Amino acid sequence: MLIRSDDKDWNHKASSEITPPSAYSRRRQWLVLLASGAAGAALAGWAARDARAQMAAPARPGKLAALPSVASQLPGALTMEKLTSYQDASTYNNFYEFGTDKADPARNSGRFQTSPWSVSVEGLVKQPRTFAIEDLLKLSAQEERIYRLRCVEGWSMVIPWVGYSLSQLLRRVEPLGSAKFVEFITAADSQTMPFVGSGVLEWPYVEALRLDEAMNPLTLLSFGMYGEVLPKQNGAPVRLVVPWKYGFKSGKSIVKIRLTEQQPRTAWVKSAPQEYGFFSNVNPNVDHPRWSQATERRIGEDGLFTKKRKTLMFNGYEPQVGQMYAGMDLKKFY
Ligand SMILES: Nc1nc2c(c(=O)[nH]1)N[C@H]1C(S)=C(S)[C@@H](COP(=O)(O)O)O[C@H]1N2
Ligand SMILES: [Mo]
Repeated sequence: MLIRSDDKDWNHKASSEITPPSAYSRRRQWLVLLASGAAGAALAGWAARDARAQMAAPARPGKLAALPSVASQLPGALTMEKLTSYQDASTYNNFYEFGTDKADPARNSGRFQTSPWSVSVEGLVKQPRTFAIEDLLKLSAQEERIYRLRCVEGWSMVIPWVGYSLSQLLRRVEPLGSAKFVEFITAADSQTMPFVGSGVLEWPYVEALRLDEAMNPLTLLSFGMYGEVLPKQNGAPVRLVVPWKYGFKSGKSIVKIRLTEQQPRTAWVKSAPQEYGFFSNVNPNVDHPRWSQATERRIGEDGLFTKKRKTLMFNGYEPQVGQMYAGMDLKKFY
């Protein structure tokens, strides 16, 4: 059990708890070693502090700006699984605005401008507001959360995301009683995104969650990964990470967040409703019409004899999110 000296104050971490990016990747190796034992998530925080004290300082993984964070205290936010390499996480991407090949986003996103940037929050809220990205970053302390991201095509990665619960932002704008859904509208600049204008999807890419899903503490508004700001191909400067849902629910490069009463029409539901449902919770018991969803391949682990992993209900986050779907037929609401 983790004992806090002052519960009221846990949001305001001592500066000694902040991870300097220089300590980042050694600390990480240390945590991965720990993973072989039965260490729990709480231990990770202590381990991180210890490791930081003992270890020095390789270069940052992507050489982008540092984004310091504290280890998250949220149950389910840390996993002891081995991290996907930064190289894989930043070169094997889905971001159709830049092309449909996994290597396209890293290759084709160079001209995309992520600064200046602002995000407007509007619709059924008491305090609609446009946030400059700098203000959005400062709205709450940045936490590091190690989440699995699982794609509908049967692969997964384990990535240390940096950000804070979307609920922090939503509370700030005060949702009205009539708000039932939250819609995420992403950038669509045909000048710098070569596939915007193509017929692959309807642009802008739109995703959405039910309000309770959006308010669930696991839903992360993310600004960084591996201790740095996000690379463009991973959704800079701000994206969502919804770890119990298939990857496409985690919209990248968000420009607008709108609270609505009606269920929004999302890009994938418009494009192929029989294949991609609104909920898209990771569920090994509900197959995609064209393939099984029961197993997955962990990126970086592939080899001729590597066994596929069994996919877990809600991607392994059932204790944190299962209650939201109590009584729902998840075969019908896929
Ligand atoms: N704007 C936008 N967001 C997007 C996508 C996209 O094509 N456009 N692809 C989604 C899909 S299908 C996945 S699997 C994840 C991939 O995130 P990653 O490249 O950071 O792993 O981003 C999601 N967010
Ligand atoms: Mo995906």
